[in-house]
Formats: sequence, C-alpha cells, structure tokens
Amino acid sequence: STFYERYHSLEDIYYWINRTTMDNTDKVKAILIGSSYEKRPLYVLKVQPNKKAAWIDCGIHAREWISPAFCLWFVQYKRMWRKNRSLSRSRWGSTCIGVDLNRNFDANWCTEGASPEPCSEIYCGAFPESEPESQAVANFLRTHKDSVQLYISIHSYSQMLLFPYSCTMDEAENHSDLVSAAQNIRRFYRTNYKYGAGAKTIYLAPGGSDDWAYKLGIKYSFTFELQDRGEYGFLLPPSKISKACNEALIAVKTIALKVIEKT
Ligand code: 0X9
Ligand code: ZN
Repeated sequence: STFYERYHSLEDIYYWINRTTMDNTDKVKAILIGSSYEKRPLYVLKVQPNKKAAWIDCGIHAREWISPAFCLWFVQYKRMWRKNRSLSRSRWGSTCIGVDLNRNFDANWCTEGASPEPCSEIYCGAFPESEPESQAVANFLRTHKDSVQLYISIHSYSQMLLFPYSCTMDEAENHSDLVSAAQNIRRFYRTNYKYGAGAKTIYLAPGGSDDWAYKLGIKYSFTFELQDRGEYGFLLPPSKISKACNEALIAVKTIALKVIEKT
C-alpha cells in the first residue's frame, strides 16, 4: 500500500507537512495558527494562493481514524479517544480529561445535546471557545471569513452529509441550496450516503464547528461522516482508506464547484 493508504503517527504527519511544504514551496504553505493543550503546533495547510478559499479540517474527534488520514492533519493520542486533552475538575472533585471540541463552539453552546459534566464524552467545556484548539480554528476563520466560502469538517463514521443546523431544530435560511448541494454529491457516490440538517438527521448537538462557521457567515457548511456504517466503525482498516478518501474527494470537488457556481 502507498503512504496515503496507511494511518500515521503525529510525528510522521509533522514530517509529511514539512516535506510537502518544502517540496512544493510555490503551492503549499504551512501556517501556524496556535497550539494544542499539550503544546503541539496546529497548522493550516494553504494549498491555493487564491482569494477564494475553502476550509477543511480533520481530527476534531480524535478516535475517528479515517478523518486525519483524509487531510493528513491532526492526530490523536489514544486510538479510541474523542475529546481534546485538557484537564478539568468535576463538581465532585474528580479530575477528567478532555473537552468535546465539537461542542465547544459558540452556537447555542451547551444546550440540549451537550453536557456540562467534565467526564462526559460530549463535555462542552467551561465556556465557548475555552479550548486552544477551537479558539485557533475560530480565530483563523474570523480573520478569513470573507474569503472562505465553504466550510467542511471531516468526521466518521456513518456515511452522512450533515449541514446546519445541529444546534436547533430550525431550518437554515438557505436550506434548499444545502439540500441540492448534498444531492449533487450523492449522485457520484457508489456507497450510500444519507444527508440532511444535523439536528433532524442524527441528533441535537449544539456548539459544533459547522453551525458556528455557518453563523459566522460561511453559507456552505458541512460535516462529512465518512465510512463505514458500523462494521468497523472508528477503526476502519487501512485497506479501506483509499475508497473512503476517494469518494470524499469527489464529494469535496463537487460541492466546491457548486459553491463557485452560486457565489
Ligand atoms: O456529534 C458530533 O459531533 C458529530 N458526530 S460524531 O459521530 N463524528 O461525533 C456530528 C456533528 C454534526 N454537527 C454538529 N453537531 N454541529
Ligand atoms: Zn466526530
């Protein structure tokens, strides 16, 4: 299998980022946007010098192995860990690790579908953007919101394309545009993907990055839940990487074309 058909350690991914930027100085730039709780650098890889841009992040949920493989981005500490690594003390005095970064953004923060309990898997953090990781992403997007027209967050698993809102049952103002963008993508998938507004398709989940980016003004905002549908779940075997990434790549291309056409 090739390098891209395997999972990699964080050290390898940093090496890959370094190598890729050095080999393509004209096309790829690494921008340091902050550091994680454990003081590891967070990079944006800028791959087009154009004014118009799309943001793609991978690894908001660490245990979703296929996600960083798609971007070669940000990797996790433990194989089945979901949250970041920050320490917080619960009301009962016990110490728990981690905030769910996809509950830490300022979009109906910590309402139904998130938990104020530090030990929960969906702990929302002490306040919106309390975590360095979500802060770094939010700061970057705030600064670049005029050029970023498409926001994509890669997760796994369940084979779904989700769009706002997840933080309320309300319909997004451009709901029909989002539906048609998702339908467009679907035509190119051989694997079956479900799509729809997050809250109605899966569950209420406030504080997510997609809803936050949408409220910031990025009207095309998606969360991709990549393969599979539960057979391997979070531990998608390396032999399945190429198919999972290829179909995600086609989806990203299709949706970017649609956004260009509309804006
Ligand atoms: O619950 C989540 O954060 C995502 N599902 S996952 O299984 N990867 O954890 C769904 C995110 C959908 N969008 C928002 N909740 N904003
Ligand atoms: Zn996730």
